[in-house]
Amino acid sequence: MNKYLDVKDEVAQAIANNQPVVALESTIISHGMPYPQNVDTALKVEKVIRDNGAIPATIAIINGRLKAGLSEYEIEYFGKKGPDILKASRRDIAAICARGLDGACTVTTTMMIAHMAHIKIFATGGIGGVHRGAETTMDISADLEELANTPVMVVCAGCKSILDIGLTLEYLETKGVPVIGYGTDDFPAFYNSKSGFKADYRVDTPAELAEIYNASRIMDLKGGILVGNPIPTEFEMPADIINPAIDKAIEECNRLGIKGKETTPFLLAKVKELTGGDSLDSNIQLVYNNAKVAAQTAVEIHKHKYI
Ligand code: PSU
Ligand code: MN
Repeated sequence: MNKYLDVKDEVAQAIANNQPVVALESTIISHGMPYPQNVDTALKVEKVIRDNGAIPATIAIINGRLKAGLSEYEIEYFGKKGPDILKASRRDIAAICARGLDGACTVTTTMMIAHMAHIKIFATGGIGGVHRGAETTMDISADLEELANTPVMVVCAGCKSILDIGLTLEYLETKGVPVIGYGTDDFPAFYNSKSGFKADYRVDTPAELAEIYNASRIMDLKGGILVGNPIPTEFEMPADIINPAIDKAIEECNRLGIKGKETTPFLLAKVKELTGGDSLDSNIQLVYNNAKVAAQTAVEIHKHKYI
């Protein structure tokens, strides 16, 4: 353990006793959803993980400390401060820790800190990826590099078509990241269960996901594993509503000249506004669904004595 890392007692105990733990990110709280739905969702998602037999560890940086596991009070603090908290990617954490600042952890930094704390699996909503127009902007999320390098299984609902999903999958292939469809042949598109692109493998049970995770660890392959768990059909967004909203949000983003780390939070908020909040309801439901699959998979991973 490094001197910047604080593992919450309950989480440390679970890890020491070889019990299942699921990591959760904090950028989804501070930058991905508005208050108070963000706090409500963050607390409920922890409950979903407990109900499915694992211990939740929401990950964030507070006063320069890398936190694996937050208290209810800390989750509330992150939700209330929202985008005033620095969005922390890999490049940011050394400076944030050195200066004693707070940082909201993206998929990238959540994977990093989960790995430092020996947590094997992480549930989120959507990952970052290759942005549309990346051939000129070079805007490619650090999440993809982290998946290439850090051995944590990430359960998500795919990625939003604010990204170029085809190029995101090409990038993951180049980097050797397995992309698994959970109960589907397709890679899901966040608000929709299908993106028009195939996953590399289809898996239908948490036990099979655990087998793949364990095989990867036994061989000591360096990267992560990406699981695309489709949004339940009853919560999907109709394509004729969500697609024009995404197109309009991207247009506005370009018109306002928004760039870099502001791009994703801007697009998420704009899509929510343009769909009158419906996209937020879908977003919340798919996070619960991912937490359930991640917890069930964590339970299966820990049945294997050799890990
Ligand atoms: N996509 C979502 N919701 C999110 C994010 C992405 O649908 O909350 C957040 C995650 O924390 C992800 C980050 O890791 O945005 C990616 O940001 P960027 O594109 O700047 O790398
Ligand atoms: Mn970016």
